[in-house]
This record gives sequence, structure tokens and C-alpha cells, in this order.
Amino acid sequence: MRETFYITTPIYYVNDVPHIGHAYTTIACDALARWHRMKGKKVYFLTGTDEHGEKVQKSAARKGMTPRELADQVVTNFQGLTPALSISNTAFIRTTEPRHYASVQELFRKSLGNGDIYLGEYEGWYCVPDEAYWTELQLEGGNCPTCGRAVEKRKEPSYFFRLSKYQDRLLSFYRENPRFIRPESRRNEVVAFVEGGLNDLSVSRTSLTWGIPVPEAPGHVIYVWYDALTNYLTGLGYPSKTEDLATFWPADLHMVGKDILRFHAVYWPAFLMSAGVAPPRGVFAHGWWTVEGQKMSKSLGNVVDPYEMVRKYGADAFRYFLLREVSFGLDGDFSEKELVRRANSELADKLGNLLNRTLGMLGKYFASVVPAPEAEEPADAVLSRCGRETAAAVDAAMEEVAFHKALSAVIEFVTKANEYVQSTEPWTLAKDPSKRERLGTVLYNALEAARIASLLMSPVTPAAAQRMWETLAPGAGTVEGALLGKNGAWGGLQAGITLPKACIVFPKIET
Ligand code: ME8
Repeated sequence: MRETFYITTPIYYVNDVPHIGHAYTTIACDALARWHRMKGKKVYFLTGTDEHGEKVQKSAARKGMTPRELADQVVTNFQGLTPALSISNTAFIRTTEPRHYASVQELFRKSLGNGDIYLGEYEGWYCVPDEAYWTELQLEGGNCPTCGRAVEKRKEPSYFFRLSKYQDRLLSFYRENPRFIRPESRRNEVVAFVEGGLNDLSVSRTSLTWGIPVPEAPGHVIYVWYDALTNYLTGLGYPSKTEDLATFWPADLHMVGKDILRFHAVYWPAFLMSAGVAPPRGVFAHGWWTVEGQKMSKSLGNVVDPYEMVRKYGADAFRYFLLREVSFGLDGDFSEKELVRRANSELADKLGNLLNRTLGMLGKYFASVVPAPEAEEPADAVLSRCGRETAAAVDAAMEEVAFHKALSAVIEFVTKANEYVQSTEPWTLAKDPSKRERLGTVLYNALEAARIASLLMSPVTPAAAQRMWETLAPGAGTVEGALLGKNGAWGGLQAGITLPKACIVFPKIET
């Protein structure tokens, strides 16, 4: 049976337009989805929108719309990210879909039935923008500990989830699954939080109407995080026993920002354990972007619009920068100047140039027909070994969700391939007819390095990789459909085919 891989993005609130944070999570998931497909796995990649809750209700009221009208309008901005950013998601889920109501209510009913959800009364400090209650102790300077904004005292009848009961089960789950929470530093934070003791969690609201009703409890609406997390099951068809559910659950990876790790790594597995559903296999928390050294905020007017970045630089360069610039998991600083510098010096000057200059020489010396490689010299062996080692290094990096390592390995390989061309001097070989075989071998190897690089880059720069691929492997299908095992071995470039005289996949970005 084919191995499977189920990856999810958080579902995004429709009270706002997409920004770099949304683009980042989605692009990271897309790169992983593409990589696992290339390894021959059957991949399910889910993204979508979180449409209930107080934030959306309030935003809509401010705009004089119903929450549904606002959701219908804003969702198109998130759905539009798929083509704009070259995202290969399998499906898109909206929490306002009837199938999701059925799913959330079923999960909730399971825990009501076994007593893990009970009716009580909630009193606490509520942060409206974050939709989170805090205890007196958790407040920082009287404000919300995550966003720093003012909180308000609230009291209401509420259903509670018996989270306290799951403390030990969660801790042993973390122990038995050391890779469940990544990166390691975040895992330690979560473990410490759970070790500190868990309070039961309020999972319904009476103060709110925009949400999924608690089954058989008029006036109670299910807490937006309980609703939202369940999307990962709904997407596969839960509660119906669908083939997708049997094939892809438990999820391999929920990719999230560091601010929403606790919901995914503590509450979500506990809800599932209570309902008798297996918890996911992994949660990875990435860091946050500042913009030119400053916190991104509407009031500063420095919110990065992914659509604008794509218009200015293309999706490939934007994707590349986000995944190349920081050690995945840590915070980073977004700067357009840095984006342009990296795109020009790494993508255009190194990768693009390797292909284009070699095609130029092939045109000049071999009428663009790929020669068969002849006797191998030490420099050739070094290059092909480097190609094989790079593929292995990229694989290891992608397994540990370290995009920056994968990309720097590919760029290093491309740099070596350019040095190979520089040191073998095809232009000198071309002057000596007795060196014709050697010249052919050198050009073959340089093109082969570009072919391998295009395959390894394709999860991150899919459009350029496709152009390189159709140039170097005509008739081999799309790079999206390529398999590492079948297409990634050194020597896959076909001799005897005619290639174009030039191919500029990464034009220099003018500033
Ligand atoms: O949290 N840098 O939705 P959301 C990097 N609906 N990532 C950032 C960021 C920044 N400056 N700002 C935000 C929600 N993010 C819930 C999720 S899932 C069941 C429900 C990331 O629209 C943030 O970390 O607020 C999070 O992963 C995503 O954008 C959230 O978006």
C-alpha cells in the first residue's frame, strides 16, 4: 500500500484579509505536500477558513453586514491564495458548511455522552480579539497575556470540557511520541504548561449567536476553538466512515503559528482522546515575521499583502524567500530588499545562470543536441556524488521540516555545478577538436546538475522548476508528477534530444 501524508494549515479567520502570516503557513505546508508527493506518497492537503465566533460577528456588525455575508465576501481572498501562491491543496473547508456542523456536533456529543463535557458556570477575564478566557493569574499587567490588549470580566452558564482529567494522558502521550510537538523548544514549553496543571475548559458560550449550536441545548453555541479544530476531521468526511478518513487519519502534521500551538497540542488531542478518536501524529509551530524590524500591524500600515508580493516578484521568489530566510521554527524579519537580493543572487545568478549558460554553450558547440557522457574524470565523479548527497540532504531536511537547510543544500550544489563549469572550461575544450568528447561530457554533467536541481527546488519554486523540467526532460510529464526515486537518479538526462538555446527561468529583479 502507498504511504500516506495528511497535512493541514490552520483555518484562517475571515474577519481580515490575508497577510504574510497566512501566506507563510500555507506555503510551508505546500512545500511539504509537494515533497511528499514526489516521494510517491498519497497526500491530502487541507486548508480553509474559520468563520464563526465573536471576532467575525463583531467585524461584520461594524461593516453593517451579517456574519455570513462577511464570510462569503472575505473567503474569496483566502481561496484566491491557492492560484496566486501556486498552492496545491486537495480541498478547502469552510466552517459554515453543513457537513462541518454535523462533524462538530457529533464529536461534542461523544464527550457529552461520557461525561467529559458537563454544564457549569464560567467566570473569567475574556479577551475579545483572541476569543480566550484568562484567569486572574494569567493576566499580564491586567491585560491579555498573548496580545496585551484589555480584557473584560465575564460570567455565563457554560459547558465545560474535563481537561483536568487528561493531564496524565497528555503527558504520557508526549513522552511516547517525542516528535509530536516540534520544534523541541516548543515541546518543552507545552510539557511545562501541562505539568503546571490543567483547568477544565469552557467550550460553549451563551453570549454569542454566530456559531454551531450545542446539541439539544438552546442558547449555547460551541466555543470557536472547539469548532475550528474539528475542521481537520470534517475535511476527511467525519463523522461518516469515509475512505479518506480511513486512509488519512490521524493527520501527519498540523502546521501552525507559535501563538496557536497550545490549542493544537493540548486541547485538540484531549478532545479527540475523549471522543475515542486517535490524536494527530504531529504539530509543528513556526515563528513569526516582523516587517523591516517592526511588529506588523494595521496601525503601522506595514501589513504585507501576499498578492502584492506576487505581483511584484512572482510567487516563486516570494515562496523562496519565506522558506530560505529563517531557520524554520524561529522568528524572522521580512524585507523586500532582502527578498530581491536573495532572488537575484541565488535564484537568478546561480540556479538560472547554470541552466542558461550551459544551454548557450550546448547551442554553440553541439547545435543544441545533448551529447552522451563519455569517460568519467574525477571532477565529474565529485559533481555526481554531490548531486546524490544533496538529494539525501534535502530529504533529511524536509523530514525535519527544515526548509532553510534543504534550500541552502540545493544552492550549495548549484554553486558547485557552476564552479565545475568554471574549472573544466568548456570554452577552452571547444578550441581543441581532440577534446570534443570531454566537452560533451562536461556539458552533459552541467545540464544534469540543473535537471536534478530543478527537481529538488520544485516544492519551493514550482513554476520555475516546471519550466526547467520541461526544458531538460521533455516528454517526462510535469515536475509535479515526477518521482524522486524514478526521476531523481544521476544520469536521467537523455542524450540525443534537442534543447532550446536559452531559457531564463529567474529573470533578474530590477530595483
Ligand atoms: O489563528 N508571522 O486564525 P488567523 C507569521 N482561526 N505568522 C503569522 C503572523 C506573522 N506576523 N501573524 C499571524 C487563527 N500569523 C485561527 C486558527 S486553526 C484550527 C484556527 C499566523 O487567521 C498565525 O500564527 O488568526 C496562525 O498560524 C495564522 O497566521 C493565523 O491565522
